[in-house]
Amino acid sequence: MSIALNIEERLIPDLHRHKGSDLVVHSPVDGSEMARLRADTSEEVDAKIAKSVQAFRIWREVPGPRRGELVRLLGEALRANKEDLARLVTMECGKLLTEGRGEVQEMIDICDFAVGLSRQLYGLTIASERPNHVMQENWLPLGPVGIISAFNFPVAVWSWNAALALVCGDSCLWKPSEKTPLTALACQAILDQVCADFPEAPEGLSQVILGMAPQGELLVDDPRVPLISATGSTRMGRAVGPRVAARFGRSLLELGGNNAIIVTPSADLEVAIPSIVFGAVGTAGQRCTSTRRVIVHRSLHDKVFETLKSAYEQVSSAKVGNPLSDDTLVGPLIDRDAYECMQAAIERIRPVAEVVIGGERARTDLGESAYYVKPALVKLSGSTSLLDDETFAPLTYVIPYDTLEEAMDIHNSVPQGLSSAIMTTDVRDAEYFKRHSDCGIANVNIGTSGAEIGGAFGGEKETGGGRESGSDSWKAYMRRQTSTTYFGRERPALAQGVKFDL
Ligand code: UN1
Repeated sequence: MSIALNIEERLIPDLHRHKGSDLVVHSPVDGSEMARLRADTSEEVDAKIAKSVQAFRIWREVPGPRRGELVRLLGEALRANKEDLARLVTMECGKLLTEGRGEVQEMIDICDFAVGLSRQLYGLTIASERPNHVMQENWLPLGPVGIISAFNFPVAVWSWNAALALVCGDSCLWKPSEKTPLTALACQAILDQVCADFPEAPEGLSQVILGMAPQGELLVDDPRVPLISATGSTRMGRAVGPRVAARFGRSLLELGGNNAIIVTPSADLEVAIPSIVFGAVGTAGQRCTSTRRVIVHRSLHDKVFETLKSAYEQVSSAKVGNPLSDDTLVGPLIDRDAYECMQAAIERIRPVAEVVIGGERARTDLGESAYYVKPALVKLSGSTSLLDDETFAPLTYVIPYDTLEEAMDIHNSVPQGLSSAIMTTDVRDAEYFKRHSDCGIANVNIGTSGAEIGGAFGGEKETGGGRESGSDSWKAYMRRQTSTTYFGRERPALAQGVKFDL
């Protein structure tokens, strides 16, 4: 992979310092080894947390708009490095190059958003019930933020957290997925360079912690880290949430999805079919927002299934392949485990399915340990609890419905609640859907994936309830303080009319 090695060396000038034997990084593109890296020891994690506390004490004193200037410069540096970083993302996690570029664009977008936000960390002025009193709500920097990220959006999700945390006056500690440490080191090097030319930026403002679950646990259990923002599986969140709560920390969880698209009788299939196919097989089904279930009105069920079937067959015959190639629509799964999970899910559903197409391995010519698959499509006669688990692969279930109420019940029956969509030209169906979808994201005539950074991103139920990125998600990275000031000259009145005369 000489092309990747050149990029790594360009992006990570101190790569040699991280060499070791704890983390073996493979490219899903051809299964080749990209690097062997050293994990942080528990002493090193402890020292990084201590340094982060020191950095926070300095950074919180820097005015918000100046903090925004640092993030503006980070956005500029990302623009300058966009192509290299996008290629490294593709090499390390296997998504298409256009999606690698999109991911870096998402980083640039959140930087722009955070720059504006750095002048808008607004509190409230609240009417006091007492004379000559003024009540305010202040938003103050929180402390070091622990960011735990997943392999599938190896850099964008970090930036959603880091860009907001930095303008909010926090320091950052980033534990990336052990599958994608190189992109994390590349982002760290880009930010280090920006910080080096920024006099107010303290040493250790943002640091990477390399390792596996134990290094993440050190971060999760440390009371010096008031916020843990964790993205990944529901299983991971189930472990992280209670541990952070046990020390009265705050967690922001963005966990699994099990996203569905409802197709109503009035749907425009020219709009619906491409959205379903992109949502289901794009990024090889490895987004937390990927479409897993398609709930179709019985009047269109066979037609939608047949149209999807021919789209899937077309993709399988010519569009599964090297994510660096412009012709490819479906790249590899991240690794063998992902492939085996997909096979197991297909075997579980097969006995109750009417039709199953795809799911086999494709393109073994790209390397025996590169896991390319034909996207799988399953026709079901009704929903089943077998669909409750998220399978992180291009595996789509098509389910019929008769009434919109029934469709909503099927839709909401899974334990996760991240993203949802309806395909309809009937405004009544659209509004009913928005009101009744139990997800954090509810789209109309747009697929379930590919959210913009301007909205709050996250979901309900086992998705964890956290909100990252746009809207007022920044509030998670600050602490709220209510402050009442008396500016009169008389003895001050007590609230609620209480008398206490000395
Ligand atoms: C994820 O898969 O963890 O909405 C994040 C999307 C992307 C983010 C996905 N903007 O599909």
